[in-house]
Amino acid sequence: TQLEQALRNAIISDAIDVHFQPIVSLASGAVLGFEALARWNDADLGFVSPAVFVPLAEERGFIDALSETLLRKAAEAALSWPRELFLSFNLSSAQLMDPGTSSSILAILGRVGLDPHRLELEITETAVMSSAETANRIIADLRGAGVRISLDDFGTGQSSLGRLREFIFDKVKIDRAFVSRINSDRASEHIVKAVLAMCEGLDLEVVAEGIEDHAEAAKLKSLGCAMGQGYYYGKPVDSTATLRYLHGN
Ligand code: G
Ligand code: G
Ligand code: MN
Ligand code: NA
Repeated sequence: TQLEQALRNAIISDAIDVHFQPIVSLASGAVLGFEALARWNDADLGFVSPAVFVPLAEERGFIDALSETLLRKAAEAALSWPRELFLSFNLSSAQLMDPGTSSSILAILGRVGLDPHRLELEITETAVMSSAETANRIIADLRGAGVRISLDDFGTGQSSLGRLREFIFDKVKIDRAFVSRINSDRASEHIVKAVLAMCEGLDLEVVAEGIEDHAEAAKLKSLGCAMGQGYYYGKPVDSTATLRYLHGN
């Protein structure tokens, strides 16, 4: 297809960019790290969402090539930040089925010179479920090297609390579906409270995603949520704007 060909060319010509969205301490507002988000603005097709091209790359077998360039760019940007903030990077489910993923990620960090302790990988529950043995192996290898693992979009999809019992995660990211209703829907508030209590007991860090206004931030803070992310704190922006943001903070 035209889209597939355009994506191939974009990967080869290094045309896919990485943007960064801050993850902050809700107590102090200080930036603790950034999530890397792929952005593709094609000359002919215009802006194409990663929700479209990431699954296409997976399906056509070039997710490795795509992800390697994105991680390299993201890690290089992270090295230019004025402080040792963490870099959070999304892994796709296909990568968790490929036994070569851990060594390829560690090789990129080695080449760029980014300490593995500064990297966090965001994965979804569905991704771990799909090929459990390989995924567990990859996660164990990466954690052994100091990389941290976040459970993304928590509360949506094929959620399984059983996975949390295996202690393969360092952090949980509460899906924005709960955050956006936290002040209008009592059920969402109770669910968030329960997730925070559970994470405290399991010694997991927590990030609330998709915080869009002061009221949501204040409520999450009052409930004891340590970290937040969302348009209220900053939209994803390119590496130059990220540096400007950091120097202004
Ligand atoms: O940034 P945005 O909301 O448009 O992202 C849409 C989806 O694409 C999200 O689920 C996000 O996790 C995913 N995504 C964005 N960048 C990357 C990336 O570099 N790799 C992978 N695997 N997924 C990404
Ligand atoms: O699936 P994942 O959590 O990785 O998706 C991250 C996506 O969520 C990013 O593409 C980003 O553009 C989007 N996002 C980040 N903050 C907000 C927010 O405050 N509101 C909304 N609607 N989307 C957000
Ligand atoms: Mn994510
Ligand atoms: Na998410």
